[in-house]
Amino acid sequence: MKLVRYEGNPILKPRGDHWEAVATFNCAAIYRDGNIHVLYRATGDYVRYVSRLGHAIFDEELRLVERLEEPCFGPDLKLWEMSIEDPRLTELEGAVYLTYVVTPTPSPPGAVRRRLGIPKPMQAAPRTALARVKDFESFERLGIITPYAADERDVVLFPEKIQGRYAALHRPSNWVGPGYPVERPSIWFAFLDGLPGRMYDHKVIMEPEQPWEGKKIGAGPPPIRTGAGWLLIYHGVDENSVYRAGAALLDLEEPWRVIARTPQPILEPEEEYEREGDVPNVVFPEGAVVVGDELIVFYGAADKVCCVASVRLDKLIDYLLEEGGTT
Ligand code: BMA
Repeated sequence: MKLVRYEGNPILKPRGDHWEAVATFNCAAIYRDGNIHVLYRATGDYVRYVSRLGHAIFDEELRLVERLEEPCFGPDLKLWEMSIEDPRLTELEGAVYLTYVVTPTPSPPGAVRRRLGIPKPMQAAPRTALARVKDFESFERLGIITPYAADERDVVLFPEKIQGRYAALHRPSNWVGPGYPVERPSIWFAFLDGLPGRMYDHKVIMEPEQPWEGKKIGAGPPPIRTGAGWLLIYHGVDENSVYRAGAALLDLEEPWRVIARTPQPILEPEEEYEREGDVPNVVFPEGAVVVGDELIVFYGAADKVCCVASVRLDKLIDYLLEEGGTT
């Protein structure tokens, strides 16, 4: 089973000569009052590679309603945020929350550095922070939520409490090898002691299994409640650094139990806009909304543009239950 691409892809491309001039990718999405709000990562130059978030609004047919001229959320240098990357949006208890990557040492991806002859810089481990979204124009910063010294990019909040507690999935890239239960970057479950809060009670829930996800895996959009379990779209990276997307179902009460997982990717780089860009061969989902029967997935392609692909939600669930096996 594969997601079907929207014929109007890419839905967002770089524009202008300022903050979003060179790349607009990796998009979060949330469905509100008949519109889909998209927050996307944007950068305006290849040397500093500072990212900010842009805001665009689409209707249910994916027609662009509005794209704001200015970034809606940018780094606060007083907090050592030099770059804001990879947003995810979750609606929880009537509020909208944003998880986002912060780093004091942004740098262009390897493919761009090699093209421009920029040496590999010193890099601090990225961390993930939380904000409450007031109206997509103002954001209340709630602080870092990932563990001290963990290298964390793919953090998503559950849209409901689990067993009465806030919960998240995360991917500590450096929690591998001796002293850890995994050899490669994996998806972990954790509770949060509040919002804002800290993670605790970490459990590995998914490790790389198939060759297409053999190097590392990470959560995509926040999990979506379905009758059959929490639907998780995630990305997997192979040994050649090709990024693909898969899906899994997690138990509703105990989401650290995986009910099913797609053996094959449901989306992989095929189109030119996915194969060629700033980082070739990347599809990177970060947003998903359910409109009627359809699951609409928003993803970054080749670290350059934003795209959409969809599937009937019940068909994907049936496929997962039939082909996804149990672990
Ligand atoms: C990850 C992040 C993403 C990016 C992906 C592919 O580590 O940097 O923002 O889309 O790599 O380059």
